[in-house]
Amino acid sequence: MSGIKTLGQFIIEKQADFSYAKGELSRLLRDIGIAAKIVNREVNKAGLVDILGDAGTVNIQGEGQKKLDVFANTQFIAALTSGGECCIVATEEEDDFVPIDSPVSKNAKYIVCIDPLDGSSNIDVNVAVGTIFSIYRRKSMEGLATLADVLQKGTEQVAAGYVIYGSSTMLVYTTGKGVNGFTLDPSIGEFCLSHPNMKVPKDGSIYSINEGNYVHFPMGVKKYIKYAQVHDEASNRPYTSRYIGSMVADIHRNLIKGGIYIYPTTASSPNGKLRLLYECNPMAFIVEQAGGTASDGFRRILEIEPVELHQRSSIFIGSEKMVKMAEEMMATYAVSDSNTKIA
Ligand code: P6P
Repeated sequence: MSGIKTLGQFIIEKQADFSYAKGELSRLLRDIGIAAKIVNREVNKAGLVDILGDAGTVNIQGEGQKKLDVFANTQFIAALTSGGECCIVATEEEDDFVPIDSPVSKNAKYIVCIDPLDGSSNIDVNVAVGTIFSIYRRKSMEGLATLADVLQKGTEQVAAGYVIYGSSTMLVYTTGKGVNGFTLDPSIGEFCLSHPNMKVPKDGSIYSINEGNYVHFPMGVKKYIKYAQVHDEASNRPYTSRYIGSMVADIHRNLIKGGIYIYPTTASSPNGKLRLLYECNPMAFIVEQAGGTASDGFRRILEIEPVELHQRSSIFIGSEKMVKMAEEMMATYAVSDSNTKIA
């Protein structure tokens, strides 16, 4: 074990960073890590057991749920319930928030917003999927926590992270003091520190967007895509297009190599597709902590005031210089876009 630092050891070590923490946040992060290992075990044997395919149910988003979506959702809620540090779970897979009212959760201080299995349409074709989570302290002081405790701006997050179930399984998280990545070592069943102090390159040459929606993109996005495709060696263009269809996988690659991920408004997603509370906010917190940028094309993601549980947002996230360039184009063409909308 020489030289290996497990997630548990790291969390305890960093606990001293929090004057108010008496170990609750550490235990909460541990609980999430345990559930992630259980989900990883099922993701890794999908295809061998009857856990592929559709669950035959539809979530509030109107999306068909995969069996693994439901399994992952159940595992994270169970881990957060038994861990006793969480008082409410807001999850993509439940219509409403899930109050955690168990004997061990009486004094729970934390809210968890989670996408238990992001990119699940990729499961059946063996492409990387992920879990995304966001942690807040409850604002209410007594009684059962309410929706008001959940609807907090991204700037209020105390921690955020994701798990990527890919060629290896990694857990990447921040508590506001940098970003660290842990790779699961199946031989010992532990997440081990493999990517300390992760930083997004300030510039990059990878853009991630579903260009199938091109005709419905705002003009600023269309202009950015064409900018990315111009041959100009001095600015390392044309960029490379990489789009996996799993936000976690696309953003994780861009976090390491540099790049931009954009999910703008489209005809089928006039407010954007990604959910603010459990996709955009946690990924924005992580990327900003790693020195990157995240906005909806105009506003910092973390400053957006949530008004509903499954609120959606556009998202432009990744290397600072690339996001700024895309935002400049969004601002330049915002007028023509609004005229188009009027028309
Ligand atoms: P589209 C997965 O459903 C997801 O929420 C993200 O992980 C992913 O980047 C995006 O939606 C893919 O959406 O419309 O391009 O298939």
